[in-house]
Amino acid sequence: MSSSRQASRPLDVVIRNAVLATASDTTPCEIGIRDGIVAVLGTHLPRGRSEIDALGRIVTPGGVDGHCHIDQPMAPPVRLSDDFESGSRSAACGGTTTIIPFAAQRKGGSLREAVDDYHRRAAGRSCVDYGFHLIVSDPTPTVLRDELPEQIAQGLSSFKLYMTYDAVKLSDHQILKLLALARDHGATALVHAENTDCIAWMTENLASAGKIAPRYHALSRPLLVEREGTHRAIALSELVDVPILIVHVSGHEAVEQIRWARGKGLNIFAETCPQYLLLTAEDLGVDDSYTGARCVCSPPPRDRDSQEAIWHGLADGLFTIFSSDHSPFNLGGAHGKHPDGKEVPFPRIPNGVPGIETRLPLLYSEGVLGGRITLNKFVELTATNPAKLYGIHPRKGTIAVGSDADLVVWGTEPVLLGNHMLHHGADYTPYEGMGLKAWPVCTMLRGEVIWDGVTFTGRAGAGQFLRRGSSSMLGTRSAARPA
Ligand code: DUC
Ligand code: ZN
Ligand code: ZN
Repeated sequence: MSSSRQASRPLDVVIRNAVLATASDTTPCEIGIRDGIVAVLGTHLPRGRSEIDALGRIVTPGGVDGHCHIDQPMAPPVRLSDDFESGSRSAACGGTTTIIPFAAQRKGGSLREAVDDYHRRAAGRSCVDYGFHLIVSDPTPTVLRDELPEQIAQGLSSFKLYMTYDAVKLSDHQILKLLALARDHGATALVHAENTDCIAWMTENLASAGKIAPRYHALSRPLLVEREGTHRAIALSELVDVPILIVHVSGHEAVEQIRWARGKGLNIFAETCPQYLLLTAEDLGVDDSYTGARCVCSPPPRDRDSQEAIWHGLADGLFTIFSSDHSPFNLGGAHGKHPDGKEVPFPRIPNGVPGIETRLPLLYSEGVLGGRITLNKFVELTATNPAKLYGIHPRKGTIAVGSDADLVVWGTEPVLLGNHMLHHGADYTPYEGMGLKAWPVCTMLRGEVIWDGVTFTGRAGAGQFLRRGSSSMLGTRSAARPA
């Protein structure tokens, strides 16, 4: 159809009385949507087939959660409590319209089988659009020569590398090879930066002294474990001359390492998550009770000083993205925080907390309405930068003519957070009882309302797989390197 006939077709949806917030601007505006795409932004738009009155509320781009674990295979009896349907539904009800979970290679397995399996898990189930990162745990010559370049070309343009966890950890030598591949193929490398031998030694010492309660998880991974991993990851990135993303930064010492690297002109991206703003090591327990298992995640939550350092990093541009690291396990039953129905020593407690639905409301409430970050910084961290970093901008992550009409309308009525309100498969939230100042009253995916503030109105299978290109943030060489 010619563009003039297209323009004369009525708009499918017009949103009036909106205050549109992007990463750069906040503007009163009307939004016209046609065929799931933002067709026009302006004032005095003609009537659409359907009309939404935003009542002067803020409208932001749908959130992009660049780090979440959904239906990722685990060693029995442990199992994540979200599949693609429940995890993506939960995302939608919290204002997230794009998710990027992980297709994880088994040691001894191929990338192809991991990706095929993950497509089967997502197909027909996801309620929001989705891409996959890879987890590379076994970089064999075939993986390096054929499989990984092939997957990058198929739109899995990012992969995670682990410095710890026996099932997935890599040596520095393996990491170097993978970083060189990321550089040569325009992929984004995510690094889980913790020193595995320090953790093993601390864990042995604690366990042999009978210190096995959940709270010792935090003691087994002190700040320096993350600081050393972060410093090493930065050095490896510098050697190869490729940007990396340090994921789930938790401690002020790791923050200092990233500041130091940035000061040298190195292209180091950084991610943090709600648990490092709102939880502390005390949430893992102040005595030997098992209730703290609910907040066991890695890296562990820290203390008030680290929380402050993370808040500053969000406000001043140190952090590139804000993700959930949603990794939901049930408290009840035999597959989650009580494997086989038992209380287990801390090294066997499944790591992770749920948070895909609470990510945006927590940051909007505590950050924007708490006066710690601007509304535009909120959009940048939660939607625009993850879309740019992972090669789906400007289709995702912004509100502009030609972008997918993925939108969130924000309500600012007080909300008392409870797990009964949430739509994930987990039987708890670490933020139970917290008073929030905001929650989405409407989430739209490509022009369709999928959450109306009360009811999930989306559909399993409506989510589309996103073949992602290279990051638009990778272009600049590190200033510290010779041209
Ligand atoms: N740590 C991770 O590295 N991934 C999932 C959850 C967690 O706590
Ligand atoms: Zn990790
Ligand atoms: Zn994770």
